Amino acid sequence: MGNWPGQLKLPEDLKNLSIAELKELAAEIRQYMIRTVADTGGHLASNLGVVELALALHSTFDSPRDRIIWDVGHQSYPHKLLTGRWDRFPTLRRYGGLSGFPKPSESEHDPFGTGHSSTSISAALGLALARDFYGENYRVIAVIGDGALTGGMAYEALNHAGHVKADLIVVLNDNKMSISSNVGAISDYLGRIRSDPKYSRLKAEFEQLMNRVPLVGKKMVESAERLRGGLKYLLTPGMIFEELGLTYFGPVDGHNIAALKRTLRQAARMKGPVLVHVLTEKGKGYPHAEAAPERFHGIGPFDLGNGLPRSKKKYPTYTEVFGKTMLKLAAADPKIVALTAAMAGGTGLSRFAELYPQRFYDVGIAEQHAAGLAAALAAGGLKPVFAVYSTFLQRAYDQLVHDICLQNLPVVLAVDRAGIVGEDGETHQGIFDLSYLRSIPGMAIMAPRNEDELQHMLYTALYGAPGPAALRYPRDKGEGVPLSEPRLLPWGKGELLREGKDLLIVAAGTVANAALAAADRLAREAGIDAAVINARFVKPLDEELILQWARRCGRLLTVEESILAGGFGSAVLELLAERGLALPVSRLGIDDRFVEQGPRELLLSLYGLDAEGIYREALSFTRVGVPGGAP
Ligand SMILES: Cc1ncc(C[n+]2csc(CCOP(=O)(O)OP(=O)(O)O)c2C)c(N)n1
Repeated sequence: MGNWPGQLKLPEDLKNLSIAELKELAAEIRQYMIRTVADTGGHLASNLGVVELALALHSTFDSPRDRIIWDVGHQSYPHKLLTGRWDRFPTLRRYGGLSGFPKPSESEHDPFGTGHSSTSISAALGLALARDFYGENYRVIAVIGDGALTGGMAYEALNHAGHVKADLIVVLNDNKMSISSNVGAISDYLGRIRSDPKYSRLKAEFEQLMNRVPLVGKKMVESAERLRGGLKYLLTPGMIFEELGLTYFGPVDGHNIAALKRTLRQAARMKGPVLVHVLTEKGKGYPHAEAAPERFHGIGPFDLGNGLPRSKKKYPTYTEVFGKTMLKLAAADPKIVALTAAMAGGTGLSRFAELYPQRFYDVGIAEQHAAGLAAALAAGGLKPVFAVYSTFLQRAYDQLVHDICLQNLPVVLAVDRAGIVGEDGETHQGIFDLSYLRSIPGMAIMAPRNEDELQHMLYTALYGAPGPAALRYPRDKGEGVPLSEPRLLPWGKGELLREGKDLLIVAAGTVANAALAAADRLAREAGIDAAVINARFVKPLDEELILQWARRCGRLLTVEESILAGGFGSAVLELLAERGLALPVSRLGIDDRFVEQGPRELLLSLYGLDAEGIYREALSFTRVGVPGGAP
């Protein structure tokens, strides 16, 4: 690759490039992204789809003065490359490297942090209102995908934007895809706009009209107003947005830089909120990603030639075992239904969706609705299992409280990606679920230490729980243990993994395996005899088991892959305090901070949550008697 993009002063120099040069740059960006993501992993398909859009935005507007907000932000790589991050790009998603999402601390060109979906219009509107408050004059642009437009927050913001009529541009990046095919009535509506036989004619007329509008001169405003009236007639396809108070432009070919630039320029002249409907192809320019955009949505390192993953997995992941167990249980029980908020593949439910389309609900990126819907499906007599990433379930907190727990409805929450998720970083770490679930009356919480236990916990949640129950498991391969028939676990009971007398280690989840390894090493190398309990239940706690061994050992170390505040260790501390048992206690988990990006194993070790970290803490805590001596 020539390194001429590296010589440009970006994004300023984009304004001096011809359309042909911009196209050449688009090709360079694509090659650079494909090569880099093959190495680092990342969100390739979405980024390949927005190369021309990013070039058009940055050659039309003046970032960082003008503010560009990428919804979710997983498609912000071209934006990053165009805003001073070309050389650092190979550090993408690595520990200490460039974030895979927009991050204000990383660049002044990222005016607002994103990572979760459907926030961009609220963010853009807030910035626009602050601008108007101070009488300033800059553009605010939100770029939102058709998938992200299934999220309720986006509609709340559109509703408000149409009401306050602040100047702002919403670019709707429509590629028909969320992670998998997009769902919902609005998606169908957008599909009708795309497939309308009048579309080609409209497009041609629209572009002609754009070309005729003078770019400068005192008639400009007048023309723009006339254009608006004309557009209303011409572009009835976008009427739904017009009715919401936004001026609709489009649909525009999102891979045609000249057409994009013309439309964006016109949109910038309008008063009030504008929606520019852009059609793109996910995965554009890399045949493997074009053919399999879902697989290339978020992908680990892959082989450039054949597009296949580089590393082979040793054991099935927790997610896969969850998916298979759902199939087993659903085959025997027709009342089991599954819900996802646009993450069928990610949560292991794709096969379930194929086999049981009538018992599967993909609600779009709508976690609040999914939780409320699950509650009502349970009220209607079904057995709903809502599979959701820990970080995204944060969205549905009130529905957990108000719809599920307050009515004690038997909803099962399969909380995937719980704990440290790795390269996606701060916005995606699943470290809060223990705290936010534990505080809700009636919510049971389980955490398996291996994939076999995961099966039993799913079974127990469905057939043994007195009300709602959550099971939380990590983004990881399993431990490689054999899988037995799913069965009931004794409710609220933990498992003593190792007897001991000097220290009790109580662990929740897969960290129990690391705790066991640490205890064996403590015995071998330090003459410390540690008992180890696999808690299994974070709520209700196995109080008697913990108290019995705590008394015997006289010293207690808790381990959890979770924020410490309000988490598992907190629950144990509360238990000891309530029972008047004053013991030295140390807690391993995440202190009061957000967890950065990096490989899962590295982060677990940095936070002392691997066998080495537990060994070191146990050693110093037992010898010196002070918690927090390690790592
Ligand atoms: C609240 C929330 N739920 C789920 C996700 C996971 N997620 C990331 S991107 C994405 C699909 C977004 O689709 P779209 O906006 O159309 O963008 P595209 O990738 O198609 O460009 C989903 C579901 C998320 N980031 N935030």
